Amino acid sequence: MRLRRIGAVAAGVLFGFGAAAQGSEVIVFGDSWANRLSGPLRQTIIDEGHSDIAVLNEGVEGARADELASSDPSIGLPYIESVLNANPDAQIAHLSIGGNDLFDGILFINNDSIVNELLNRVVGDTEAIVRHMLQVRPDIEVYHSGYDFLQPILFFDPARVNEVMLDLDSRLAALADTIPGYTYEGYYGFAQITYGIPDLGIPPGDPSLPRIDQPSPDFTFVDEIHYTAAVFAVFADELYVRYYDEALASTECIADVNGDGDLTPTDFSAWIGAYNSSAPGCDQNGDELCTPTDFSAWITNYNLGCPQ
Ligand SMILES: [Ca+2]
Ligand SMILES: [Ca+2]
Repeated sequence: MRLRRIGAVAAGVLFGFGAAAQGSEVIVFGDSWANRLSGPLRQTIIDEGHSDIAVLNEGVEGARADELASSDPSIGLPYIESVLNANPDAQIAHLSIGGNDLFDGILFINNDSIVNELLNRVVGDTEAIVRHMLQVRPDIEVYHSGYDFLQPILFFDPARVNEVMLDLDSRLAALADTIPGYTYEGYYGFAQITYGIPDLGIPPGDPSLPRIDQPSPDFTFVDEIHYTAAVFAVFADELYVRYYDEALASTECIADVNGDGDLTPTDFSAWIGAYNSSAPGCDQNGDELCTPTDFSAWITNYNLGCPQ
């Protein structure tokens, strides 16, 4: 359907000016997974129409949970606190941590008592990090993404490595149940389900997946513990579907059509432009259609203002 073009018409809109955005809305803390998922996550969030949501990458390659939970001003709790305070618009603190702690103990992976002690310590450190974040900024949500099955080399049995990681996964899920504002989600089996296991003749999405006795498919990893850049991009889309889509909807400023984070008169001409090109910003009443009724809906949304 071709829409009738309209020009800029005078409208009885009371224009106000929104406050300028301060800092990033999403801050990614943690390890190399945090570091490597940040860029793709930012791109996915833009692609999904949230170009006003900035993602700050605070991921540090090799970072451990005990380092983030420490009083070290360069990486520990005081540092996390300073970053949160410097970004008053932050709505989500995204956390990826604990993998390096486990990796450092991999030589003892068959010793149940050492593994149990290590998992307890990682969960305790994670709790300290999360509680500190929520104490500094009770208004934010902490989203903790877990890992996928790794690509262990040498003599390590993938089934045992997966077992230990799934043990951590269930302990973190249990921890999240006890802390309001903290959400944990593991992604174990994501690469297997998405790409299949070609070496075993298992296609993507096969009902036998995930196979907890198998590593992630070798071509999805660049080394033992990291996806390739291409797979991190697909992983970011999955993070969006599972978490960010809904999390960002509650903070969405739909009348901010040009997506600069402010509600200003320029959004009116941006809406006209969106209408004329049937761009996503046109649909202001959420019926998934771009019609003239969206004009009065934009005025309503504008006057409602945006969440700060
Ligand atoms: Ca705007
Ligand atoms: Ca509409």
